[in-house]
Amino acid sequence: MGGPAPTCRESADANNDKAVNITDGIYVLNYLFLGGAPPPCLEAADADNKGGINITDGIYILNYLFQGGPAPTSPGPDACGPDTDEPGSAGSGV
Ligand SMILES: [Ca+2]
Ligand SMILES: [Ca+2]
Repeated sequence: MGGPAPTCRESADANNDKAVNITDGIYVLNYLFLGGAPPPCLEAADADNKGGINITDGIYILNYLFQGGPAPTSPGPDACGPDTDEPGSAGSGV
């Protein structure tokens, strides 16, 4: 809160280190349940692009990484750029 907006957004890169890995899923869960620091870019942490940060985002990231789940929404985990769609328009179900 109050800091400059990140210039780069990668979906699911909750800790904004330009890589999507297990630490991002843990980061989200740590933030939500263990009083950890908020994600530098809340939009990036919203892995399922439903417009909020909750347990499903942490699970979504881990599911993508280890269970062959759907990739995080636009611009995707390997891209870097602004979210190109509206929250909730991911079309990934639910
Ligand atoms: Ca990361
Ligand atoms: Ca979400």
